[in-house]
Amino acid sequence: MELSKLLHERVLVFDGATGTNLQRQDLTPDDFGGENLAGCNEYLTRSKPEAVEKVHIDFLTAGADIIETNTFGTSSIVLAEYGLEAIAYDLSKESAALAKRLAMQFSTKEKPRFVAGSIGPTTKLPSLLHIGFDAMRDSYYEQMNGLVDGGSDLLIIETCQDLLQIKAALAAVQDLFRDKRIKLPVITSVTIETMGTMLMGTEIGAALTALEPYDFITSIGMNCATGPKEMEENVMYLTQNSPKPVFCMPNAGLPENVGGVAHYHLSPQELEKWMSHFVGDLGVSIIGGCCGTTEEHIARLAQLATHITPKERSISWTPSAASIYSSVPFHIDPSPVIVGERCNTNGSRKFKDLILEENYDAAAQMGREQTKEGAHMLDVCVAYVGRDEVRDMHEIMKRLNTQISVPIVIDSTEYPVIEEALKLYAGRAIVNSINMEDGEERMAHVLPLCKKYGAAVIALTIDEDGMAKTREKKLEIAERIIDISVNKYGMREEDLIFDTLTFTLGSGDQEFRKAGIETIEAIRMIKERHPKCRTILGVSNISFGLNPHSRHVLNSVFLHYAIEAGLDLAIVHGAKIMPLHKIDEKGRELATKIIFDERVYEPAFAAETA
Ligand code: THG
Repeated sequence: MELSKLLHERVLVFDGATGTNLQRQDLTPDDFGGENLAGCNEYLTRSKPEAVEKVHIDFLTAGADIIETNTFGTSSIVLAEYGLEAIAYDLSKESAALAKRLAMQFSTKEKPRFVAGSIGPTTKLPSLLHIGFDAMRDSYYEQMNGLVDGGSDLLIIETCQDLLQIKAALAAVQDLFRDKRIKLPVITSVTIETMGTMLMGTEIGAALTALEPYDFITSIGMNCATGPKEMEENVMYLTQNSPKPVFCMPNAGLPENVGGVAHYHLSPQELEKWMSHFVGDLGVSIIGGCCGTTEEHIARLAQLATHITPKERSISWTPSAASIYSSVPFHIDPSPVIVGERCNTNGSRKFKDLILEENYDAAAQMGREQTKEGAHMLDVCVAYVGRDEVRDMHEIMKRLNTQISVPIVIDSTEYPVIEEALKLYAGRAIVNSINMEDGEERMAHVLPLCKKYGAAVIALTIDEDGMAKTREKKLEIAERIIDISVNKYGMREEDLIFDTLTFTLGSGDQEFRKAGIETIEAIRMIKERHPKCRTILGVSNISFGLNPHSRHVLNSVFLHYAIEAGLDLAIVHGAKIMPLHKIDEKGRELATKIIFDERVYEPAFAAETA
């Protein structure tokens, strides 16, 4: 049977640790090819292939369905530490070929054996700016190219520490599959440290939110750092929330430091018991062992796999965005998700001045202030005529990535700016925005970027005729956008957030007196007809041109009715939004009349509520 099918239908058993089982062979510096290469396990494929073969043969004999290549660190980034960067492709290919040869020897019709090309996290964290996205992608591409050419049946991006590192690897996968016109299963596995998050502080929910949109990922899971006991809560999170098969490869318990050497104490029986629980009670379906697990551990798991059925999972998947730290759903109760509006060169004088001064640290600080004021996400726009927007986005985003705990909404009309931001953002961003002003043009540029980096997108109800004024026209444009986004660009309705845009009611202009009510009713219609789609509004637009107090009142009342109609997210200055009961009755009534166009005639709303 085809591997991609097996990965969904059967309990599959990976092998155990490569590193600790090579160490157990008491290799000498000579075995590694000299003092300066001692410790470079990957080079053993050349300097002492028997050592690598022994590990593979032991695990195949134990009954592993899938063995991992000895290539955890064969990217040029890691090999450079031994001066071996030039052989990254060759060594990856040779190691894959070696594993493949042995897997074929053990393979039977009843029990086929497979080779997983192992891709480790390297020694650099892009979110800490140790390396740029493109350099990391290029290095991974070369490694993966060798792994595929050597005969790997699947790729496993494992022991991941930094979501941005995974995104660089996933970009490499996409480029490689496109260039080679192939498609192999891909497993992505994160490492959750004993403190309960990835090394960069990422919660499991944020990792799932950032990775889930990549539709070519076969399975998401976790490996290394701890034993199964410490993993249980996070494994349970994945089995309850991930739509993809769950992978789990624990260490043989928490390592204990004995005389400077890590020792692992979990017995094969204990590992089997835990994995029996993970598979039978939680629904994990791809299992194996990480550091400290031996062929005895894997023999137990292979035995277990012959008679256990994974628990049928009932999944609750919540479409969300994520920062590098945590995940925030597109809908919360009570609504709305508050998107802070102030990190915007067009929307805040202070932010604009800081960007002009290139005081990016203080500009990022404005983002933190908004989160303290209760923003659940931040809209970020650095567009300014005459400035290099790519550079400004680069500077601000590399700070926001790790300094802001809530997800970022990338607000730009320029495609290179959007891509630059996505390459610096570890979490799952929302791109703001697409529209149909030039027909499909914008979508053709922006949606492939959203797919490539796993982002969601805001869609404005604008078409070739301009910004839609009536509820019917807003719905019609939204439905055109859904059709094209889903059927042509592979987005899901859950990835789309519609903005039914309003003109200001502050101009008193006869033509726009129904702007507020049309916008609100369009939200209701979109939510009714497309319940999987979400809605958002830049609320402050409603009151441009009025005095500050009138703006707060009108914004707050408008937001109230938009929420009643089903609004999910609101771009606002959170601190300036007042609950209805806090607004004086006169102001509230007047604002309501203006929004619903029930006013007789009032020359200046501003004057009356000031
Ligand atoms: N929809 C979507 N994105 C958007 C908008 C939208 N992005 C930009 C904008 N509209 C939302 N953001 C703002 C930000 C600030 C203001 C209005 C909208 C604003 N600022 C005050 C002013 O200009 O008077 C404060 C100025 C200051 O502090 O200096 O009103 O609709 N998808």
